[in-house]
Amino acid sequence: MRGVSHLAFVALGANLADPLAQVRAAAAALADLPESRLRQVSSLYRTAPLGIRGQPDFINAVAALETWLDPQQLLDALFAVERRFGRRREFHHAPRTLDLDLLLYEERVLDSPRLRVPHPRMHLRAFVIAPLLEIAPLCRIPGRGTAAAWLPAVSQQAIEKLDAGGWQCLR
Ligand code: 5RU
Ligand code: CA
Ligand code: CA
Repeated sequence: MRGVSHLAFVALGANLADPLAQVRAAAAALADLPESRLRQVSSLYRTAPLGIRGQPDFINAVAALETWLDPQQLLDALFAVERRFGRRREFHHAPRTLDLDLLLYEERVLDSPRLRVPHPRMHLRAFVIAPLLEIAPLCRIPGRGTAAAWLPAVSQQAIEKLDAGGWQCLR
């Protein structure tokens, strides 16, 4: 891996087919991304579904990657992982075996039809802000200030951190 690397943050989410196992396996898959190194993975969180009714709870987490891919290449690599996990593009906000969102790429702002970075609604979602702060407490979201400043705004959203030793009993 040559040249300068970049720090990127990726959100992981699943609410179908044993989501706990999906997110854990997805973290392992991120460790195998080309031209990238998995630097950190947050705790896993059980979260109430937002923006969609009558769906199962989600398991969410955030990962930090050091990558030599550019943002578009990284997005393609994330889509490839989603496909391997059986993600089918059914309808907008359909339940999913795995959703990987590119949240941040350095402090770059990208606004193309395919890729918007920072993720335009990440600061409004406890299932992103809480795990992100766990692994990057000083994180800044370009255009939005610090991630920490958004915690009060999302504090009404139901989210439960699963402790490393305790989640087995939820299966
Ligand atoms: C509207 C509001 C639509 C918030 C969406 C997830 C949103 C979710 C997830 C939880 C969606 C996008 N709820 N809802 N975790 N994705 N808890 O990953 F996020 S659909
Ligand atoms: Ca997505
Ligand atoms: Ca998402």
